[in-house]
Amino acid sequence: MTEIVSRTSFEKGSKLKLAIQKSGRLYDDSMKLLKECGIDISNGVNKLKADANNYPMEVFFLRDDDIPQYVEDGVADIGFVGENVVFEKKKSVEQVEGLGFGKCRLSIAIGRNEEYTDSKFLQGKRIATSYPVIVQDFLDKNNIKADIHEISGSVEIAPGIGLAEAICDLVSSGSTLFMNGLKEVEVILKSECTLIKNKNLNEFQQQLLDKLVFRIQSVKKAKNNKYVLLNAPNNNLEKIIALLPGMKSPTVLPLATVGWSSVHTVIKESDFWDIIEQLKDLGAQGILVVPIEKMII
Ligand code: PRT
Ligand code: ZN
Repeated sequence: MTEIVSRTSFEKGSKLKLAIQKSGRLYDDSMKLLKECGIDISNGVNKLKADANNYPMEVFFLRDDDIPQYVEDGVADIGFVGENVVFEKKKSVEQVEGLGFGKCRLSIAIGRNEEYTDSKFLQGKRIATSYPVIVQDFLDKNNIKADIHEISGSVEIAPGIGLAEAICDLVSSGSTLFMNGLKEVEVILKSECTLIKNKNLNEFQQQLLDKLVFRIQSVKKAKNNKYVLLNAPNNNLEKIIALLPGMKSPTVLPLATVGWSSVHTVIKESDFWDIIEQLKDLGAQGILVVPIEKMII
């Protein structure tokens, strides 16, 4: 099946055209994800586009704000871009898969000393933002009339220079808000980098996309799980196994030392500390936790 997809696509001259950010916060993680998916891009950063050496794919390097438009027009078939940009641009594209990086939130912030009870605070106020569409949607949903001042950068300085009483901007650590004497009062949107696609892909492009999504999901699963090896006393083996679901069930092998077994399994990253502590309480020793590179299940 895989063979057929690649060969037919090459014969038809059909390649999957992917748009990613040219430079900025999403560039490194986008390239890393492609590499983890086994796709080798011979890129010079200064190029506008580059071919993959081992996948029928062409990569375009663009400003993130332009990616939804290029994908809607079919200049690119798919794109990696922040959900914040997808929702702001409101282009006719389809979201396919979250990519697990570029995580942030789009939030309203006001002066640290202001008192905020609910969104009514914003009534009649001026809000500086680079996201006028998303902010207007938020205001409409909450029946609030406020003045949106669209600015393209350094939004956080707007209250300090008297341009606005509130801002709406992306936040990750919160330190930019803190350094500008602001506090976060509403999260309007939680965002991550996402894979979007053109709505009219042909059959070959869709097959290539499905193959790419399968690889992305395997990489994501691997990142969310850890491989765990431990030595367990046989008298607590059943209780220990009950804590370890594994992909099917844990692998158990006898140790040379009588009364002990070696247990191997896969644990979700999010459950990790909780389970490790319980395992220790049950007498597990020599616990090794190993990252998984790919996970195909
Ligand atoms: O040149 P181009 O237009 O392509 O890039 P850009 O300058 O518009 O975007 P860029 O590279 O800054 O961000 C690209 C994407 O990264 C955004 O659209 C988000 O999806 C995602 N992202 C994740 C962020 C942040 N985290 C983030 N913290 N984008 C911007 N910020 C900024 C924010 O605007 C604020 O100035 O970081 C500051 C806040 O960070 P903290 O850590 O101080 O809270
Ligand atoms: Zn941008």
